[in-house]
Amino acid sequence: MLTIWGRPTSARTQKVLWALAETGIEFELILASATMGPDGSVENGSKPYGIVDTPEYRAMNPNGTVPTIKDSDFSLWESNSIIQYLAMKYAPDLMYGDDLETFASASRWMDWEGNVFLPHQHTLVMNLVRLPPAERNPDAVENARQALLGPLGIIENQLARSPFIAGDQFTMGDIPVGMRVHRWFLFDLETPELPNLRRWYDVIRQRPAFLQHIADPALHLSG
Ligand SMILES: N[C@@H](CCC(=O)N[C@@H](CS)C(=O)NCC(=O)O)C(=O)O
Repeated sequence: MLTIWGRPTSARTQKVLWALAETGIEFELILASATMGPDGSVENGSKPYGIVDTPEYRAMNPNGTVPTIKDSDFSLWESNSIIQYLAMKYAPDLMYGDDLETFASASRWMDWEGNVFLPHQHTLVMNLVRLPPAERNPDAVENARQALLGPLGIIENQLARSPFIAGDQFTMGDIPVGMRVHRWFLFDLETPELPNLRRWYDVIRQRPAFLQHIADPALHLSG
């Protein structure tokens, strides 16, 4: 059986859990983290899940981050690479129409999520959710909100051209972008009209795998 080490409040773990649930394969989640535990963040005095500092874990993932998967003898880290592995091995039709160009297009949106959207959303997570209230910076929140309006417009324009982020069908590319957009709406910040993005969001949020691993606001808003 496939094993994933991670924590359900980690955005990168969530993406992989969503992908795993889409494929329908059986897997075991082992809770692991240096920064969070069952009672929340280490910043707020809670004990972490641990495991990530053990030699066994570091042998699989020298970064000591989550998520990591092990599938038979093969271990892998980097969340978007894990999703691409799962897609190719277990669900090529569902995850990219078993088509090279669709794979590349979806893969491009996954890189874009990490390179363009994530850094500003990380600022929002820290300053709205994770940091102790006295350390939060409202200017950083407003700057990050404004910095994300352009990327949200890029998603909106893409979804005006195609029903899903990489074309006519749901793909693995909808997973990272969908998770980020869900967080954006949960943070309840001032947002322009984004009719195509909202239409797509209303579709992807009905997916059973999304409902199971992404939907719950507590997974995104508890520090
Ligand atoms: N680029 C890596 C980043 C991994 C990463 O930084 N994960 C975060 C959680 S989202 C982490 O491990 N945080 C520390 C911890 O929870 O121990 C990926 O996408 O997998």
